[in-house]
Amino acid sequence: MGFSKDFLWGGAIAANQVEGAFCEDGKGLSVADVAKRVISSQYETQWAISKEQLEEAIRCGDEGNYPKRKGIDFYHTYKNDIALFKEMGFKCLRLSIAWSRLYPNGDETEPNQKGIDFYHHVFRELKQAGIEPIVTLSHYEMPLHLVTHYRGWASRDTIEFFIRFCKTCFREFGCYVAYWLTFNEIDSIIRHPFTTAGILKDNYETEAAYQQDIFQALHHQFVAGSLAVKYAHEIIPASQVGCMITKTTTYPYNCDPENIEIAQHVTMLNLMFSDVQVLGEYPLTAKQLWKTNSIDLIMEEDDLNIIKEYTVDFVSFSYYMSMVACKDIKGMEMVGGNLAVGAKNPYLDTSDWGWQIDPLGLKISCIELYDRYHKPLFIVENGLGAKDVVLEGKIHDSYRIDYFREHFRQMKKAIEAGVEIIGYTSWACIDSVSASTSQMSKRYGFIYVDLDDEGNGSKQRLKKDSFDWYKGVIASNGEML
Ligand code: BGP
Repeated sequence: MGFSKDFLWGGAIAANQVEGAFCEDGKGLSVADVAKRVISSQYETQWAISKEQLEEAIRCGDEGNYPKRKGIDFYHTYKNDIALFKEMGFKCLRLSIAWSRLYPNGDETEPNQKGIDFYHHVFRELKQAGIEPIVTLSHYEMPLHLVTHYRGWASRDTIEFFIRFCKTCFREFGCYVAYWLTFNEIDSIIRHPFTTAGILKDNYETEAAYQQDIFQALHHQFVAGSLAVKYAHEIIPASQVGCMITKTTTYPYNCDPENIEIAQHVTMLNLMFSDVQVLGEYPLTAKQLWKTNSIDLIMEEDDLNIIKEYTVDFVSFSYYMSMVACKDIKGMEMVGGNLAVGAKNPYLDTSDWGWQIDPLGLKISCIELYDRYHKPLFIVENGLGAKDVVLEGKIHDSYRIDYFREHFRQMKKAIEAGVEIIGYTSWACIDSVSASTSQMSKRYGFIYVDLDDEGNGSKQRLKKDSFDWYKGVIASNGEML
């Protein structure tokens, strides 16, 4: 028993990291367009932004180093890029629709036709290429106006604006798109509330008020996500809607029961976000969190019924790394990551950016999720951010091939253990601007893009060694690893 014959092999991208054209054809600014590039260390990110930095970013127009404004120019190169995905044999492409391209400020009542036209072109191109689109409705790119004129997702109004956007997407693109994801890594609101939910720390006088709004915003996203499921099913009866979480596998540092308890707690925190969307109710962990943080959620009468009634059809997730949980990290070597900084696991290698590479952790996570929810899984992000070197027009990225090979072996083992997996989309199938650092030099793709961290370069696309390797994997349906 291996990969099913209709297994969806493909790759993933997000509008704000690839499209560029940040103010073209009526697009409004999004939270991604004000993210500067980080310059230095492995563990530095650009998630946090001050009020001053935000104002400067809004003022600066086309100036300044805001790489997501330019992306890799997918807005103009999508035909060529999709042709390359087709050449690799992609069965699917995960991409997002930039909310601020359809609703530049987020609160308009009518959408921007030029934004709609762009995605019609993209979906048509994918259809002709025989590639199934998997669409994320919210991937770190909410309209900035909703931050400056509302309180981001902490404002109840945002639910209505988002649902308006979702309905437009379902009506316009339902004829092309069957698979939808609601919020990319919804749990990331805890790590970077600005990017995920438009919550600006400088707007709060106390930490307590800031935390209150983070949880309030999360609640609004849960309600909005459930309503998105409802309307997707109503407008596109054959649609399948998934939640999307950042999955990590957490190990206790040793068999000290206190470390085991901490590891369990971290795991429950991780699963809390999928629990709400799959099981339809807040788990114990959430209620404990509200208590310890003195959170007093404001809910409307029907909120919990909506969450209960409109649960997701499948569970999608990103998986990059595992973590080690320990009661006392003093004196320990630390590692970075998209989830949190944690203690180093001596059994694992790390990427150029200090993320721990753990293929077996993927199998463990697949079994954990499937056994808990009994819903099909979709691995929608997994990949290696590395520094690639071009030698006479070639990129020999054997390290990336090794990374994928080992993860695919473990994915196959999970399937053999009985886990239902719909598909796999690597992150990112083409080099793009990093979400956390806005660097171009953190490369994930099978396709190299000639652009550097300063935005200089020809934008030419080059096939890395991993391009042909992945093509072989897809052609053999995961047999030729
Ligand atoms: C996930 C995000 C992606 C992405 C990826 C890699 O958390 O959903 O958008 O970019 O991580 O992270 P980074 O680009 O920071 O290396």
